[in-house]
Amino acid sequence: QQSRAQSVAVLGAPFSKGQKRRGVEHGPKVIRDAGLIERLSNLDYSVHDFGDLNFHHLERDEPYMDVNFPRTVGAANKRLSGAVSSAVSAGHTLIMLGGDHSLAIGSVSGHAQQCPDLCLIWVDAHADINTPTTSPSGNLHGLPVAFMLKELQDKMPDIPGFSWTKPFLNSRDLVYIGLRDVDPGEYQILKSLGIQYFTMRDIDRLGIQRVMEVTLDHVLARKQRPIHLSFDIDAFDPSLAPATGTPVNGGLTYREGIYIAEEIHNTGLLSVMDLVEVNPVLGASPEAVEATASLAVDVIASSLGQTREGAHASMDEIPAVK
Ligand code: HAR
Ligand code: MN
Ligand code: MN
Ligand code: MN
Repeated sequence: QQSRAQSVAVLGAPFSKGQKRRGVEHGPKVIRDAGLIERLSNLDYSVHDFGDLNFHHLERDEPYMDVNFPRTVGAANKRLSGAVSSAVSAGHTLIMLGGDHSLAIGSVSGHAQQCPDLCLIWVDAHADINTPTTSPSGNLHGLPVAFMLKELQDKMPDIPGFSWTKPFLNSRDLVYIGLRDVDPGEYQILKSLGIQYFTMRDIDRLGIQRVMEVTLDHVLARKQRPIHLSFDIDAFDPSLAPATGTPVNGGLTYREGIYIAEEIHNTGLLSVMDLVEVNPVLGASPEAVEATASLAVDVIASSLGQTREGAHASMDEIPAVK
């Protein structure tokens, strides 16, 4: 049994300017309302809820190379990066609640300031590795990984709002799980950099057990290192996670998603986790929103050690008859 002297911090990032649909800024609230803090407290962590960050509104923010709201997204991520960096340096395992997935720029870069040797596991229907030139939408939530990778440095222009960050990640320290909607330019990047990825088809072929074995071997075999888990709720099938901005059919089952989370917990190396793209405005009903938010809580709890075997921390022996 692992010791749980650990503390978990929860940080909300109510931000939506990395894409065009409103509502994803309410993600932190609905995930908290689904009982996140209580669930983590039941896992015997000391839980520190850092509340939500405040993001400034910018009056003028013209597109740059068809990329929307660059300065707004850049400033929000700069702020998030600082908050993540200080939470990690204070010794917390951090859970970042989005917000759209552009927030991974700040979250992963802030994490990397404290843990330069981190690896990144990206669970998503999408690869989010477009450059301004390959992006079909101009939405920054489709670009975050391109800001991080050293190998893409010469493909990324100087986008206003992002002068505070420099690429810090090698493409061999990244693995994708759950892909099923990859743009042509993204496919070219994945292939030419030789990035390890598992599409839904790969999960069909190999099974999630083998996928996690290869994933963890790929990032941890050379050395044990902190894990950044960036979990986009749209990795799940839309029947399970309907309240999200860009649903794609044929996603993870509940058991596949929970298995991914359990395996990451079992490494003992989870350091920061993002849970992004829960959008309560896009649920067809209150039930659809609650199902999506409660799924988010289940994935976070499993990533932090909730098991399907039952609680292992609370009892040392079978209680005697009184
Ligand atoms: N690949 C498309 C684009 O770049 C759609 C990206 C959708 N992204 C997210 N995050 N929902 O994964 O515009
Ligand atoms: Mn994403
Ligand atoms: Mn996605
Ligand atoms: Mn455990």
